[in-house]
Amino acid sequence: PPLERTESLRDTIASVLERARARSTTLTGSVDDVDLTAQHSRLMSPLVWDLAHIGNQEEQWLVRTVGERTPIRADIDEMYDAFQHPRADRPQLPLLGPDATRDYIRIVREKVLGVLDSTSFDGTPLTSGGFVFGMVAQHEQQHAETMLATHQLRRGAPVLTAPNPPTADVDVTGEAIIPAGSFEMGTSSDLWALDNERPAHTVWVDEFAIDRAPVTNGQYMEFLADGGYDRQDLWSAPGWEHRCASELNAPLFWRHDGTWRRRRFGYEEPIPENEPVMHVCFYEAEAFANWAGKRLPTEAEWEKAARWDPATGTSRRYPWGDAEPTLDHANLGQRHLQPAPVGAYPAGASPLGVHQLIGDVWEWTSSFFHAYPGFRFFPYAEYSDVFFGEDYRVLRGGSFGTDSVAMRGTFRNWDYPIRRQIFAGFRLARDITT
Ligand code: AVJ
Ligand code: FE
Repeated sequence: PPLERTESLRDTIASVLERARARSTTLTGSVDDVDLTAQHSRLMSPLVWDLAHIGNQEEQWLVRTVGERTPIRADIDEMYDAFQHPRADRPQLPLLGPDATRDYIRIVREKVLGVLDSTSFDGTPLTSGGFVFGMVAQHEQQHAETMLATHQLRRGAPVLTAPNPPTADVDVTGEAIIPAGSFEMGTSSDLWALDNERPAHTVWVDEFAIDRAPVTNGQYMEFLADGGYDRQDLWSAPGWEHRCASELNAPLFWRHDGTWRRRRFGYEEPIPENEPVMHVCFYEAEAFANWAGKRLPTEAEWEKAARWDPATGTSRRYPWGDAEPTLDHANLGQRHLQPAPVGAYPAGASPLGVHQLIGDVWEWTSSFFHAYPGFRFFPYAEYSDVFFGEDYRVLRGGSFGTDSVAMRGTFRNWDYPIRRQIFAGFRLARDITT
């Protein structure tokens, strides 16, 4: 988007905010009030907490900070502050009820549209290029993906429906070889990039091979059949400890009943073998990679495979170029409520022929979540800064549950290595030994 105030930027912002709200409304309007306020998992908030938290963040950043308007509900900031209350405890809070929450977020949004009409996009760092509006839209969409994970954990009859993803179109077996050399990682120019994606910096990457597609359910079944969960030698020490303590024996939501079946948003179904595997933790991904004689890519390797253009030596916004994703490029935006089979998005491939880096499933990398050299938190330390360190592993590329406003080749996600409720799978890499 351009830097100065233009009607097109105003309209872009209004439309991404509107799309985010439509998504939140679908996810919270498809269940009754009991389900909205219930705790479906101790790992997740009640959906009604996410909804009010979305509105409260929007109020704080856009109504109060940017718009300098009178607070609407300053009294609820504490209740919807993620750092004050762990997810497991949120059902016990005196939360706003479903109707009060819907009223609250609607009033916030009405005020925000007024603020949007009177904001210039060339002023402070916060509003330049519409950044803080983009940040708030990305925040709502990140919670929409979290709410989708809550739906997946919820028991009971299905409430969400979606068209089937496209079918496999091309053969994506084998590897791509990424030559040794430097590339530009991260960004200093993408106007809506979040703080942890900044600044752009040069990184050397040795030659490596990366699979052209994520690991599929069928490949994962071979690992299961070969006793992968019972072979300690395949697991890291913390991985094996976790596998034993939590009695892991298959991806989350899988069940063996003659054949492998799964539960997906309330449906019970056979597991499609050519779809990327998901609901595996980092330790399971690592064990699979050892079994296959390969390894997970580092974060820098993943980003080079996704962004580096061998013809120009520059880094793209997406594997296919700089154009915004269309339905042909990637499985994003909760359009399909599952990953597409590998080979379903030939138009989304990178120049070196790596497919489905964006969309379908988040991909675990071997990297810890660290700040890039020159990082400065912006605008708040609690987005990324407080999470840097060796507690979290980085995930890249987004899933079918991720909206395009919160996805690009530089986008970084992170989670604990034991987490499985997120829509995460992985792809394999290996060193080239000469
Ligand atoms: C980037 C997905 C790890 O959900 O904890 C939402 C996003 N930050 N509200 C999270 C986020 C603040 C964050 N992740
Ligand atoms: Fe949040």
